Amino acid sequence: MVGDTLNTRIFPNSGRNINDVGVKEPSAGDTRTTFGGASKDTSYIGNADDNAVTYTGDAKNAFISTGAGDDTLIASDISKSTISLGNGNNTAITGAVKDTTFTSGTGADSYTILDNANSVKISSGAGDDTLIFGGKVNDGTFLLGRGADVLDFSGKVQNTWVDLGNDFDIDQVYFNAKADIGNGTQIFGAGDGDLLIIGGEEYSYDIDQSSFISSAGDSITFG
Ligand SMILES: [Ca+2]
Ligand SMILES: [Ca+2]
Repeated sequence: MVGDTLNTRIFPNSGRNINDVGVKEPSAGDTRTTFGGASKDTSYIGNADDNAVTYTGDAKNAFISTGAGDDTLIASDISKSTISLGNGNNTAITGAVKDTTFTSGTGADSYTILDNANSVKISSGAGDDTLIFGGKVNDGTFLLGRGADVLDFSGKVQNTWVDLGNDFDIDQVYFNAKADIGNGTQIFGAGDGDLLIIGGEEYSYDIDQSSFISSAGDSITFG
C-alpha cells in the first residue's frame, strides 16, 4: 500500500478505563491505532495491509484481529483476550499475559512476552517464528507449526506443551537451566536435528531414540 498511514487514537474518559470500544479499520491502507489507557471489552479489526495496534495500559477482554499484512501489536499486560494476527510477518510485544490465545498464519512471526505468561496459547503457523518469554510460564500451549522456529524461555516453565510442528526444518528451544524444565512440560513434534539448548549445552533430537541427545551422550526424553 502506497500512501499515508491512517492514525487513530482512543482516549479514556477522565479517570476511567476505555470500555466497550470497537475499532474497525477502513478496508485498505496501512494504519496505526492506539488505545491510550487501561481498557476492557475492546475489539479491533484490521485489514489486509499493515496494521499497528498499541495498548498503552492493561487490556482485559480484548478481541483483536489484524488480518493479512505485516501487523504489529504492542501492549502492556493482557488478560482474557483473543488475538489473531493473520498471515504475514507479524510482531507482538507484550507485558504479562493471562488466559489469552494468540494465532497467526503463514509468515515469520515474532512474539515477545516480557513478563509472566499464565494460561497462554500461541499457535504461530507456518513460517520461521520466534517466541521469547521473559518471565515464568505456566499452563502454556505453544504450537509452532512448520518452519525453523525458535522458542526462548528465560524462567521456569511448568505444565506447558510445546509442539515443534513435525517438519524437516531445524527448530531451537532454549532454557537457561535444566531446573527450568518444570513439572508437566512436554515437547512434541520434534524431528531429527531439532535442538534443545540448555544453558548453552546443545541436545539434538534423535528420532530413532525419541530423545534429545548432547555431544557428551546425555539425553533428555519427553513423554
Ligand atoms: Ca497479519
Ligand atoms: Ca512455524
